[in-house]
Amino acid sequence: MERTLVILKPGCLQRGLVGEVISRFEKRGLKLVAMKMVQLTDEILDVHYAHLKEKPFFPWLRDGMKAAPVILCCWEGYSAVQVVRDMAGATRASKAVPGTIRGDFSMSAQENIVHTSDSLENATIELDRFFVESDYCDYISPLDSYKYAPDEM
Ligand code: IDP
Ligand code: MG
Repeated sequence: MERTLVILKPGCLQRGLVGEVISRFEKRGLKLVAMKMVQLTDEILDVHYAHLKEKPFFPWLRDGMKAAPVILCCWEGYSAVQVVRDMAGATRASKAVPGTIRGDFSMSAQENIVHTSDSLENATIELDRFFVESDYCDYISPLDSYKYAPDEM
């Protein structure tokens, strides 16, 4: 099973969408295996968004991500990285398809509700950035056989 990082951004928290967004991942069948609420800092954002550091909007992005706490979640499931990415929708939310999280709850390229890892390799790197081994909860999901075929578990 794959694991991926979701960050519920400050706007998600402030707009009261935390439950709605988590509910979507739950209903899809993903398993929540770690979660915590933190205040992000410049230091961690410089690393997390290093690929955007030269962009003119980077200072605004960093300020937006520090404007309130965020909620870090690790979701586990079959093909979880792509499933979660598809559920989030396009980065530029004004173009995101209705039915996606961004397409239903946001208008902005910056203020777009969630961060989701973009590859399995980056998911591992990002999860290690925010979680330590003891943050993960190991528990049985008794409904897995109703969610998956044997070769998908
Ligand atoms: P992603 O979040 O869909 O993976 P990335 O290109 O990795 O998109 O960008 C990370 C974050 O940076 C976006 O979620 C968004 O908040 C912000 N961002 C990306 N492109 C723009 C832009 O053109 N204007 C403003 N903010 C942007
Ligand atoms: Mg990205």
